Amino acid sequence: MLRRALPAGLLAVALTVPCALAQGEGGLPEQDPMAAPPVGEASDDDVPGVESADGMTGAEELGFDAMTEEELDQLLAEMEEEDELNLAGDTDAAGRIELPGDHAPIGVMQDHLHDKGDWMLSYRFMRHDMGGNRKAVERVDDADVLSVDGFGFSETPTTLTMETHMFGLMYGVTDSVTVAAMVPFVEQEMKHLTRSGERFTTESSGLADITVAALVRIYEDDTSQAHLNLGFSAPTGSITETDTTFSSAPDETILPYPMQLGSGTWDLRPGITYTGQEPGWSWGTQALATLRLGRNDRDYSLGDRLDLTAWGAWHATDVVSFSTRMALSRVKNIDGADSELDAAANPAADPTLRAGTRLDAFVGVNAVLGAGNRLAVEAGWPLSQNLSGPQLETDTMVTLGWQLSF
Ligand SMILES: [Cu+2]
Repeated sequence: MLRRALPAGLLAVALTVPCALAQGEGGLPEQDPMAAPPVGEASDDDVPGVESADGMTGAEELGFDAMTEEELDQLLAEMEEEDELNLAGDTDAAGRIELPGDHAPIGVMQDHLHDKGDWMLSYRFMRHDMGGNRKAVERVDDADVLSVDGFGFSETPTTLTMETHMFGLMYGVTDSVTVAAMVPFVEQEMKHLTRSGERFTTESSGLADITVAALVRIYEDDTSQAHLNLGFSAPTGSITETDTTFSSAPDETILPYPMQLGSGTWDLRPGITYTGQEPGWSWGTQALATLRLGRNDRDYSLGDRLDLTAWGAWHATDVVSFSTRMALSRVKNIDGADSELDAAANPAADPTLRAGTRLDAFVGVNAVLGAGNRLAVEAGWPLSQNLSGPQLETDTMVTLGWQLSF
């Protein structure tokens, strides 16, 4: 764009004061006090290759050989590039420019690698709100879930709120292998209604399943890269959470599957991630599976799941980007059953009512704050969900995150 706006003579002048343009003003060099002295006898008429009254070309007057247009173009392109770099918001430990869209929207994990020897600490707060039941795509009233003529359960969940505090650590083992660990602490609250109209609430909280993954780069070009996600999760989350329910009072009883904190099994978490950065925007896509290995101590295994997502982010400035994202998730039913749970009493205790497919849409903001700090937020809503039910539907998902690279 500069190329069109500036007369070629001024460009030649600018060469004598590269700092004038390197500062990124993009304005006319003669307005810059630093540029003023050499401009002196040069005027707008001094175009290289065109003779002025005294028989010299503009460039010759300034002590340059005349440049071809191609040479000027190339030089300008280089200067513009330098310009962009100087304007960028922050640099990482290796001195490379950090842009907000270098990282995926905060709801996506294991999306990027780090350079050899670089660390990253992160904290995410995630909240999922669920409320009301569905079977397939249709909503099911609580009365239908509880009615003897309907689904015939004696109690039903009405809402489930899940809050996760996720602590993450990443380390660049080499430039193409990063290891990542994620430690989640979960707090859950489920509200219920019984057939006779009583309401009660159960809670569970604590450490959930810790995930460890190696991110291995398999492809890289100037603007995009791909890596494998070779992860697993350990059965660190409890599957024996108890609380007092309406029918168990005053004793505590084992809570249904969605109120447990872990899977109870070692799970493989293989995946592949492909991301790209273009001037002004970035994009990415990720496929991640969760495969349960065997059955847990309670003689069941949670359903395998598949998560597919794709996003695009517009870099409004060098410090802030705005993203949109779609996510498709598919979960299978539970294999086996916890024999202490009564599947006929509560749909959340029925291992055959856990499957579902959901399509979610998200919007998010990433910000680079300097000194390796990033802040991000993302909120999402299901566009459609098809559930084995009655099963609680998802209403909203919010993730807030802070990341620190060093
Ligand atoms: Cu990281």
